[in-house]
Amino acid sequence: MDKDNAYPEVTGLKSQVTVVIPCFNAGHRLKATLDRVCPLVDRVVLVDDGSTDGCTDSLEGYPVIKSVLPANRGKGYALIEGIHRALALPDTGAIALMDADGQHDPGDLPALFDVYRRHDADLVIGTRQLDRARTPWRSRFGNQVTAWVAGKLLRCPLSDTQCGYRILSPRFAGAFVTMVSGGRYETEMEMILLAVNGGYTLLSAPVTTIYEAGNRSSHFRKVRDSLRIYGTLWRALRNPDTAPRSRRRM
Ligand SMILES: Nc1nc2c(ncn2[C@@H]2O[C@H](COP(=O)(O)OP(=O)(O)OP(=O)(O)O)[C@@H](O)[C@H]2O)c(=O)[nH]1
Ligand SMILES: [Mg+2]
Repeated sequence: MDKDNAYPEVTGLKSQVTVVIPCFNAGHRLKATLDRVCPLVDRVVLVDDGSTDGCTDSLEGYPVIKSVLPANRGKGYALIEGIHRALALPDTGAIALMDADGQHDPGDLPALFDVYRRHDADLVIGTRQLDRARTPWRSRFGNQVTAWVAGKLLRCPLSDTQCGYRILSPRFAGAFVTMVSGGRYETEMEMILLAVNGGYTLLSAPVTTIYEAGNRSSHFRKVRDSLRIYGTLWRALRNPDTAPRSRRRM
């Protein structure tokens, strides 16, 4: 194992965690991600819904469970599909969600899992350290505003609500796939709302985020996808049944 893969041992990480990776036109970045994540865990579920760049075509030698859907349905839909697959595997004791495009460092997984395990959490969400030098200002601004709005309106106490690097307990993941059908990026906000409103133990932990020049891997459509996220928040605000009333630990 080279120095880059010499991550700290965290009991149960390899045998218990199933990693779910949604993937859409991630190009060469996918294999670079798999090279680093596959040695860490026994099971990786990859969900590709309609990539046209062939990124998931030749993965011989990678121990991944591949789910290929015929048409593009969005990141959230792919996550739901992947979580279903992960829950059906007999040894899944936790489900980690990670992006395919290299923005999440697999090296952060042991620390995230350690937080999950030590606190018996239901949902651990990465908090990205979005520094000025490497993060496009639109991404930084958008993330800060969304987290601020979610905090003010729904008393959701996360400083980053859109980070896709997460760990879910099987009981929370089971409830999530039962209650949410999945769409695009708003599905990740729906996950947080379910955790906040459903009395699940929600935690956050710092993660690194890597932005390549121009953020070329992004499929986030600034206006349309932001509106979908705000629509989700608006519906949660209007429905009194979704008012926050959870036990929360940050
Ligand atoms: N299966 C699937 N995966 C998707 C889809 N859209 C995005 N993804 C994956 O979700 C992950 C994050 O997608 P991005 O478009 O980079 O979104 P983001 O990282 O939240 O946004 P940026 O900060 O703009 O990069 C990547 O692994 C993508 O391949 C989709 O429609 N289907
Ligand atoms: Mg991205």
